[in-house]
Amino acid sequence: MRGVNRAEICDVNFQEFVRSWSGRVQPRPAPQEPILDGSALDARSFRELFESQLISRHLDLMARVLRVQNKVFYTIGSSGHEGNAMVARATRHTDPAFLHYRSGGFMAERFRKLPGMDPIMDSALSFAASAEDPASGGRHKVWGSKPLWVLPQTSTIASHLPKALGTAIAIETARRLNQPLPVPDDSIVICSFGDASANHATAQTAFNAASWTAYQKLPAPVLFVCEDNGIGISVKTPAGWIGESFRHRPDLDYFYADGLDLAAGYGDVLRAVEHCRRTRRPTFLHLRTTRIMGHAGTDFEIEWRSLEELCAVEASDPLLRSAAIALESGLMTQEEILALYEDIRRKCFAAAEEADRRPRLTTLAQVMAPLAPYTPDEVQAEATRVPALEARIKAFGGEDRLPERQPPRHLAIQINQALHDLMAKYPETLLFGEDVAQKGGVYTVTKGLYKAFGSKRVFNTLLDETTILGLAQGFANMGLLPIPEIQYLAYLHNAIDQLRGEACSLQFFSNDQFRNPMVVRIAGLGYQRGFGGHFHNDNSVTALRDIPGLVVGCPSRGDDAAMMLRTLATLAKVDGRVSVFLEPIALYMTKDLYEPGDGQWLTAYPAPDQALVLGEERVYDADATDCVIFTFGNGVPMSLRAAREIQKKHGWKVRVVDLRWLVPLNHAAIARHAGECERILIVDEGRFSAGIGEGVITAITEAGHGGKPLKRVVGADTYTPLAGAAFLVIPKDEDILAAADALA
Ligand SMILES: Cc1ncc(C[n+]2csc(CCOP(=O)(O)OP(=O)(O)O)c2C)c(N)n1
Ligand SMILES: [Mg+2]
Repeated sequence: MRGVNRAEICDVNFQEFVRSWSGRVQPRPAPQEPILDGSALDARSFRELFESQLISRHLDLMARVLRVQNKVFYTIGSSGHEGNAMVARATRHTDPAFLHYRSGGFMAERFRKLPGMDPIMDSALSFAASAEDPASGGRHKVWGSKPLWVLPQTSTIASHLPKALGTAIAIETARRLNQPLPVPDDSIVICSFGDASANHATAQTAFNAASWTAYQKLPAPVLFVCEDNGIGISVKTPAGWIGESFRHRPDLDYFYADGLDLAAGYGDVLRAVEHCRRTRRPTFLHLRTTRIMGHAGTDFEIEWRSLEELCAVEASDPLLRSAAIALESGLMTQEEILALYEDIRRKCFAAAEEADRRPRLTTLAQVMAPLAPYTPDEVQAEATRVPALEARIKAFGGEDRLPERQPPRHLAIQINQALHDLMAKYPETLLFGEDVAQKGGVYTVTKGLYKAFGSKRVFNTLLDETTILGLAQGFANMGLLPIPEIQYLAYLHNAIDQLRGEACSLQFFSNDQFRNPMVVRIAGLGYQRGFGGHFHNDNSVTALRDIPGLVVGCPSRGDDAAMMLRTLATLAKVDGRVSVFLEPIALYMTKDLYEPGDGQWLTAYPAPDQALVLGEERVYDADATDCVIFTFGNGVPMSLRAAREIQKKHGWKVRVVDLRWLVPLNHAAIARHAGECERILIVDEGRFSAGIGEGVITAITEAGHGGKPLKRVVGADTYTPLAGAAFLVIPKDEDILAAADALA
């Protein structure tokens, strides 16, 4: 039996099953009659669902055949899961959907909801990685559609659950804030996944967060659909585990439906959907499915599973059951079913051959076009647009309290004022995270915002970074502007996939049809005097450096922080971008630069018509050419102090460049400064390996300035210890002076 193609066997099984059927022929039911006695499904609905199932099946069969001919590039199929078409039928095309990769049936059915759409051609273009693929423009085989509100998912299982929950919560948030919603305000969110995936930490955190929300009587209208086929690639889910695990969860309402039998399952699917829509409670639909034709085209099950088992699975094929229903009910004859089957097969192959003739992505520019859109003029115009005076007066509590009328202040205050300004300017802005509301954050950076803007816009989340970033994506999906906070940089890492794999990839994988703009505030970097140890002084931004499309800004002083926040919020508004605003904790309260009491690190609040330009550095002593120091964050005041000492000792005039924008690095600006100066110092408070300093050196070297005297002052490749020893692992003022000496 080795080498036998199970796809062919399923194909033949279906035809033989229909041909050999010998039941009694019934009178044909009227379209509105139940398809079988007691079924919630009428004959017309059954007929359409059956057709959706067949479309899904033939797309799978087509993919298996054409993969071998290099015309199709993906063979994970939906066979055995076609019953998920019922979920599509029971919901609306405006109910946002985040789908499992076995959603061929769901998609074919949802395509019916809008006139003039063709599930077969659209899917074929996606299978063929055609540039005309309406879902992703040829970037991935995803289930996605802008008009049908199907947001494309990545292949990381379970990663979509937090944002699906976020989207459900956002529907309610937007409604309560009277913000325009892109979907009807009684929409629910559909989120499907497999039984093995239900165990994933990212899934579990979403279930927990959904329950946590409902427990407080807050709406979270998400329909979790667990498509239980009993297996994940080759690992069986313990029999009964999904039911056992989910039947009794608090505040997660459990429903079961037989996804292998349309006549039996549809009523249960309807009940689950109706419950979710009416109660606005998180609902768990346990949908029985099976998996035939293996995990993917490359999975030769016959090599690791017994033939008896495979045959048993194939005998449970839901299409056999649908054919039986069609015959038993008298709705279709054997000939009609076989004709329909062949007709859909023909259409799928014809579409695939046509898709193969359509253009593919052929240039790097084409591939990257949707990744990181940037329209500088619009961004600048919007970032410098002054919010209404009344809104500002209200936010700050009086005209005389407008921040630009106050004396110079430190970084934490200026970030706080800038957040007030942003929330006044954009009523769709939400600020949330751990401890950000009443307490105003661990460092009081968000103090007063809760009072000024209320609990609907400024709120504490549960303690889970994955949920925080999932919520942010959900709010963004529903047209709000989220400003989530991650309390400490070290705590981003357990949730970073929500940025790396999800938020930053949405524009890419949807060909920029969907956007989830946000500004993620993260407190981080080292140098807190005598406080915290590693996890409160994490100095590595490396994990953020290579995330495609992400912008990372890191201000070292209050005025830059305020102007940078305006730019980041506008990048989100105008270009849909995801950004990180990295706040150097140790500089929050810093007031002095050279001497205690000199107040030289205080800055005036920039007028509301001032903003930074993405990528633009701040240059201190631009005319100096003896030496340039490239730095950011805590390195800026350190380098300014060192510059003074270097001038005293070596007589060099030193230019200090605060990069401000860490991702992407402005290679052209770095090259220009390096070209204009005789010697080069890099002060990077991050780690020795893979940090910002390496990027700066690359920019310098690639521009041909690698021959100049150059020294890097950088942290060690270690975790940060507690107390005074922390300063052994990160650059100090003296280290910069020593590096200058070495250059002399
Ligand atoms: C986070 C993550 N880990 C591993 C994988 C590889 N992988 C892809 S599908 C899969 C099994 C999923 O099984 P299940 O959730 O039951 O879905 P099914 O394929 O059975 O429908 C695994 C391990 C992945 N895509 N993502
Ligand atoms: Mg499974």
